[in-house]
Amino acid sequence: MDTATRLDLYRMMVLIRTFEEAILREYHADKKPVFDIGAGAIPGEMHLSAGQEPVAAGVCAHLTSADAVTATHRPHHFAIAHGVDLHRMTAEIFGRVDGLGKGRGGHMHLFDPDVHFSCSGIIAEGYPPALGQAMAFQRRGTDSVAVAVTGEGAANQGAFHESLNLAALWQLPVVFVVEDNEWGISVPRSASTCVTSNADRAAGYGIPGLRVEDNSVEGVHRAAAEAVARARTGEGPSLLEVHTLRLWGHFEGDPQGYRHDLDGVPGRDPLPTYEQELRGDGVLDEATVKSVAAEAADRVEDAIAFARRSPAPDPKAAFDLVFA
Ligand SMILES: Cc1ncc(C[n+]2csc(CCOP(=O)(O)OP(=O)(O)O)c2C)c(N)n1
Repeated sequence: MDTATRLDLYRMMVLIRTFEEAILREYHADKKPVFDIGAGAIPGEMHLSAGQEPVAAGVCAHLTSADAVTATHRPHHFAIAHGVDLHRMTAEIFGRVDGLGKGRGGHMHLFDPDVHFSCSGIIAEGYPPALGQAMAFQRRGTDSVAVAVTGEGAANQGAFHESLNLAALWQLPVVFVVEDNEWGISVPRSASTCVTSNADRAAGYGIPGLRVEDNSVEGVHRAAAEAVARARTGEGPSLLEVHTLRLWGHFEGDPQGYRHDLDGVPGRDPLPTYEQELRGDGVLDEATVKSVAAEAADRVEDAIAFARRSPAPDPKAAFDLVFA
């Protein structure tokens, strides 16, 4: 892989991690000493994606704003990697009027039509709308593709299987992405899923299934290249599963008492691993590491300042824009 692409992937992973660390800080700031989910500048549930950066960075590197991404309740990494406006996304997470959804959706409901991005708190809900967008692309004769993301837990939902079937039948330009972080809240994959790889399930629908085992951004980038190219050239859908890592809780405030794999987690963090690899290959030096970190911190702090400046919605307007 060429140096420019490797640096771009690294830069994207750093931006995502910097964003998630900042949201972590802002989210917990006013929820101490006793955790109160309704308190603070960001009330409500929060699902952060630290550890899963390689999936979003590796897949979205092949997309343009004309392609669609439908993400999950853990959406920030895909939103950032697909180029959602960072300021308006942050304002939405803070529930402010300048947010993508005017502060009505919050962190699980980020919609940015400019880059065809959406997500949902309902698991596997991103699959059917991805098919709809893919069908529109196909009928208009464009070469755009739709990427639909779920966790491995959601891959047991009916919507997942129905979508694979229809996409295969109609040869739609879709890439199904499954983020296998081994946990569906506190349920280990082994207690919910009858196969060890969702890539095997693809065969049941007559489409290619790929699995990236090591959570490496370059592995995801290579596998996604194949899947996106198939979709773009009219060869139909593929499924790509990545064995990734949920570095933090299912939601913020999750005590993770069930988590027996935490001891091994630090060594599996994909960001320092990739940084070390790039340093070893002479692609990254100390000065570049620092400038990438500084650039990410500037962008993120700027977006947080924008969100904080934006007013909260007027309660009287609560029913505006609502279908009755
Ligand atoms: C239809 C539906 N059922 C249940 C839930 C509650 N729920 C939220 S996240 C989650 C687990 C999701 O696990 P997974 O798909 O593996 O994604 P991860 O959280 O690991 O990223 C569940 C059951 C929901 N949001 N939607």
